[in-house]
Amino acid sequence: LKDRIKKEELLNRVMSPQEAAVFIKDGMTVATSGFTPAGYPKAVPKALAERIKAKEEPFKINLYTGASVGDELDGELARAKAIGKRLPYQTQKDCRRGINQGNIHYVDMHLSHVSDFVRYGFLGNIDVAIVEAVAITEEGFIIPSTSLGNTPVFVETADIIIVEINTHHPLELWGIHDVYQPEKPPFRKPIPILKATDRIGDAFIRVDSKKIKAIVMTDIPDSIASFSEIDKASEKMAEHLIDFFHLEVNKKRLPQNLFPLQSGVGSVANAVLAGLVKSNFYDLVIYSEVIQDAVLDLIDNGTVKFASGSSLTLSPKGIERFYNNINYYKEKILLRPQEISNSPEVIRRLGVISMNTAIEIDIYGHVNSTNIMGTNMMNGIGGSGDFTRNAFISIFTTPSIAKEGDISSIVPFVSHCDHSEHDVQVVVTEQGIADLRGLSPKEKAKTIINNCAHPDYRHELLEYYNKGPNGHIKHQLNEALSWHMRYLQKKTMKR
Ligand code: 0RQ
Repeated sequence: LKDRIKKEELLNRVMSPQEAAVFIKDGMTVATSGFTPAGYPKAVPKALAERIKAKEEPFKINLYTGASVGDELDGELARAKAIGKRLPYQTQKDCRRGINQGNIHYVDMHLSHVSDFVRYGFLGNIDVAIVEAVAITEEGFIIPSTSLGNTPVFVETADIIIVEINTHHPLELWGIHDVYQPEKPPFRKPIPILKATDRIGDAFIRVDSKKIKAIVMTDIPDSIASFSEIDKASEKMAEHLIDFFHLEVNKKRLPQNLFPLQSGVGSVANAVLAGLVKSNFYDLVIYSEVIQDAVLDLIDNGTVKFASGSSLTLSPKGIERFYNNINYYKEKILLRPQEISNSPEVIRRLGVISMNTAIEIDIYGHVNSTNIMGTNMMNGIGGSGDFTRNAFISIFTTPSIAKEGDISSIVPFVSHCDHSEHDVQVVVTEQGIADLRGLSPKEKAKTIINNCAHPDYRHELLEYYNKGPNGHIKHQLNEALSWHMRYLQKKTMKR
């Protein structure tokens, strides 16, 4: 215990998860560590959910996190019907169901905004922060575990703090974090990151240890699923992207080792990274938010020399591999708070190339990343907007069809818009690539339809475009969402 809790006075605050959960009351705002889903608290939320289910009394909290968290937190509390409001990002199925059935108010936010919104008081008072840590230092400071997310601002602003010390994570994680918190406007200074490798802060989170009311010991691992096999479409998209990077290098718009890369979540994003493993690029740098298994492969074969992110989103095999060689990886990987990993200022300065996945894209380049058929939340915008809006080149990938061909991912008009045509520069499907830079809406439409739409839908998309009344943008407003309507009625977008 003493090697994990180095400040003596705190030793008497060690208690069971059930005792710690008593600090959480109905109506409170609870803010936790955790990012996509790494480094989130597990034992206390589980104990809280059990208490709520046993009592059968109405009990709701507002739950704020870094990004998505695992079943022990979102799942347990959603099933206990204990989440009133949730922000800023989630991927858990019961939580998603609660949102789409109208039981949970979900605030889908840009991940870089959350810390500032808390700091400025826009999101109200934080009553309790629950954070996963590997240790507490002699000064009472917190050494976080596999993610940083919004933890620094949550512990700074919360009335009280509960710490879950997770002994599944080795003490050697100490040193991988770089904790920096910006000032408040109008006295905010530039964030001093000039290179993705720059360290600008502390390896721990400063905290007033008097606020730590409970410490719970656990050894539950993060529940991060392994990625599914890479399919043909994803492999093809990765190929198109790598060809595109070669072209940009040949045109001298990018250096040989490119600019720092960001890659989103999901199977396509993973395939793109896996494609880079096989490419002949080397000495690449990653400035992203999630560091997934493929990044370890890229580091091991020399393709990537450094990766900066906010979480270690590694599968059970990936984390074992990381811990077996932790001192080697620690020199090449850095974790930052999400307001820094996703900072528009830093992304624009470093010239980050963003690669995110879309649910659907319309013929003018507007992107829907979040809502299925315009109504049902999938995950959330996450960091995709932070990166897309500020990238050196912003790229979206999507398979051209979904649901075995009954859905065209290229549609006349998106049913929800997360990223507008002004921010989206390159679109990639397995069919090909549409470089939209410098194109007018009419040029964009023809390029997207001809290069990216599936052949089964290409003709109909061209027909929609051609029949549209002339204007700056051609739209038949009475037909714009007819493809979605057709799918909802006939389970296919095909005529
Ligand atoms: O549905 O699960 O019922 O089969 O959408 O689609 O193909 O499995 O895609 O896992 O790569 O996720 C955009 C959701 C893609 C993700 C999204 C259906 C499809 C399936 C998922 P099923 P796939 P992926 C960094 C950046 C936003 C956040 C972000 C995401 C399900 O990438 O959440 O970018 N992005 N963050 O069948 C209807 C369509 C569809 C469709 C696919 N056109 N219409 N349904 N589906 N296309 C990370 C962070 O921010 C932390």
